[in-house]
Amino acid sequence: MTLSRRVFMGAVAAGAALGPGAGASARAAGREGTVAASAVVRDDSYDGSALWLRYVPISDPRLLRQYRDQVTTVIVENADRNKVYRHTPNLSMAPGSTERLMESTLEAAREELVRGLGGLLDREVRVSPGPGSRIPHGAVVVGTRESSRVVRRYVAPDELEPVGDDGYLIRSLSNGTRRFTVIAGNTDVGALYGTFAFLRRLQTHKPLTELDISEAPRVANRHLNYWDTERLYAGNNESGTGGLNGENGAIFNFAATGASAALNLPVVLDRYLVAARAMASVGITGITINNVNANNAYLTPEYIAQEAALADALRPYGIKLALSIRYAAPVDPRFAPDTLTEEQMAPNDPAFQAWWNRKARQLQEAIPDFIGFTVKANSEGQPGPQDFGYDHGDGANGMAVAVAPLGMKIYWRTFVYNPDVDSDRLKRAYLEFGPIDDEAQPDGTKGRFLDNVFLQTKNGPLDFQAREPIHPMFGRMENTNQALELQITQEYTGQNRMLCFLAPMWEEILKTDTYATDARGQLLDKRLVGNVVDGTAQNHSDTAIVGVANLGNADNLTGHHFSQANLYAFGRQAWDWTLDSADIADDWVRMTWGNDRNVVDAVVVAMMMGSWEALVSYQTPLGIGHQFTADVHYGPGPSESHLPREDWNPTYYNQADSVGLGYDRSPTGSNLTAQYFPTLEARYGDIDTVPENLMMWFHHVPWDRPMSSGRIFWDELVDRYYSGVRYVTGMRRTWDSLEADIDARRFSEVRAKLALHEADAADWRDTCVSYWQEFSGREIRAEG
Ligand code: BDP
Repeated sequence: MTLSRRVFMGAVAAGAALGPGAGASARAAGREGTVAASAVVRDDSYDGSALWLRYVPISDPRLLRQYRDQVTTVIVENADRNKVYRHTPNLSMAPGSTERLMESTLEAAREELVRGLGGLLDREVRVSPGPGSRIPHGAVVVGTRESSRVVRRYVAPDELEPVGDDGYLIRSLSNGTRRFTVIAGNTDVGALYGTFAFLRRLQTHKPLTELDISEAPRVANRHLNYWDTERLYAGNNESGTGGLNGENGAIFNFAATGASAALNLPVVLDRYLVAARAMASVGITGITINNVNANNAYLTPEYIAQEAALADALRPYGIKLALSIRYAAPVDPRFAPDTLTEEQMAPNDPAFQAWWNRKARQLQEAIPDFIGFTVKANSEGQPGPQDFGYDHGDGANGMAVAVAPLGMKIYWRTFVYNPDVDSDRLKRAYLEFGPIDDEAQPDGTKGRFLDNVFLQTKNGPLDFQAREPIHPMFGRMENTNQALELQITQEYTGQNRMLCFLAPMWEEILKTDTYATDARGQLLDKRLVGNVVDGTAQNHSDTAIVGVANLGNADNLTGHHFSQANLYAFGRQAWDWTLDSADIADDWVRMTWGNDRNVVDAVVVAMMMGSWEALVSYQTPLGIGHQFTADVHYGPGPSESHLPREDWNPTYYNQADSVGLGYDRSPTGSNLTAQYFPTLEARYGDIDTVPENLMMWFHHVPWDRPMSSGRIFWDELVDRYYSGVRYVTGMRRTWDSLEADIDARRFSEVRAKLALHEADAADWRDTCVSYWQEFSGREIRAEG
């Protein structure tokens, strides 16, 4: 590949994805210490493949000088002592790889510092195996009290104890005139997380002195679900949905054919390790690697061997594997002779439990830290316990009993909408799961789900729409472990064509007040969705949050450069849901596009932070849900009513007629509102108090209803569509204005996407507004 390079005056930005030495071009152009005044080179062919871990040289010369004084030496004592388990003897990187397999977590921390500091400081950093008799000035020491003499000396056990298994401390310390930094965890993984947090400070130009940081995640299990074959918008073919060279577009290769056949696991590709480092950098602890509409192949010995290889490669980064399974796998003839009959499929049948225990054991033999199973049952055609006469509680518990002795968990999804349960799709999940949570048990406790079961529930009661009310199950399932499921892959939020930063949506969800009450009807003190998820609302000891990931084999791994921000933000919010999404955007922009104030302000403020609300406005404003054309879930289809299930059709959700628009779920309608706690029930149930941005989720809104803006509903609706598109036009213009500041390839790729985005947003506006007009019969008064 030939690198096309352009020379600029003033701004430093070199292609430093390669770490130490990558800034050589910048050095060649100017002398060390005088970087700003010199001409520097940027890599205009850079493709985004390093995600937010690119580590380009610090562009501010004063800061660079300070950092070079503050950071001189990396010390990771005993980095090789705690080797992680490796199952696969022939685990190897693909020929020509630039990443390297790690043998321990502390080695991963050390290598990240070497690479990161080398790139950021634009010079090689010294690596010392131990401090010797004196800790050098500028040392960065990483470790645990077990691994590191320095940590033992400077960090007391009771200071470390509160940060738990995954947390860390970062301290600025001194000894005489020598100043140094200690990054300590109770575990090697905690120390690795601290390392990434430290590097982030440099990447975002934050001070490195007087640090006294103590961080611990609020949620214990921070997982990705990866639907390897579905809703994939980051493949390397032109449409982004698939792959080339026999790959299917997924990030991991299990069954690639043709030119890529030699690149299947156990061969490890660079992109797996880039993804692993990126996941670790935001504290992701696990990944379910296959589609929830599961293929039994993942339970066969051939696949298990490949999964073990993947687990080996990810393990140094603290990332564990799980699998999605098909509930009826035991009857699949491909497992013969180890198959069950239909009669043995009762979840309490010892044969059923023994079968799953055997499968789990096979997995554990190859992957000792295997997490467990994610299960989509009796949903969208997937088999489940109801096919055999049992309910979700029986099914989940049958599997949970089978895997509990192995220390594994069952993530049982609640995305079910059996039409026999209720005519309103949004009510169905709670009606199926709520009674099981309430059920009195023989031992006097309540709730039938076992302790190693998580119910995994989407944020809203429908299906990852751009704005939904919270799922009524949050707070209602007091006696059951609940995992929140968010969708990072942009199925309904623009796929790989639209720029939509999702952190503000997740922040809105996590900070929504459930108004949950206790058994006596008293409001809980802590009752935001985030408190339910992190266990503080109702004293749950085990907690989980799951993001349906957006990784693929595209060069930039996520299809749209800005989709990288959603993966990044998910991890940060999973770690700490109280964070401000604008701060997360600010960090990501600095790490991804540079620290230039103009770029940061323009991208964060004029592009990212309003992009989600804009998308809501031009697609589904004021609470109108699911107006997508069939299956693809991208373009508008408000008039569509041909799908075989009523509740898959846009017309079911919009209920458009001459009176107005929206689905009445108030007490005069389906009464979904009764599933919420009393305060929300009253607020959502009354059209005068429901928030306008959720109005049509709960009410059939008359066209002439006065809105808070002073406009009538029809005019407000039309205005939202138009303002949404205007914002997209604004994003396109803002981006155009940054041409001189952004490397060429990424600039033009984003520019091309924004042009598509603008056209598609206008299509949404025009299709929807003109269709609604057929019912309202009113004039379109809006600024173009
Ligand atoms: C829907 C997707 C479908 C998934 C389903 C699920 O369209 O591909 O299988 O969710 O979450 O949004 O199970």
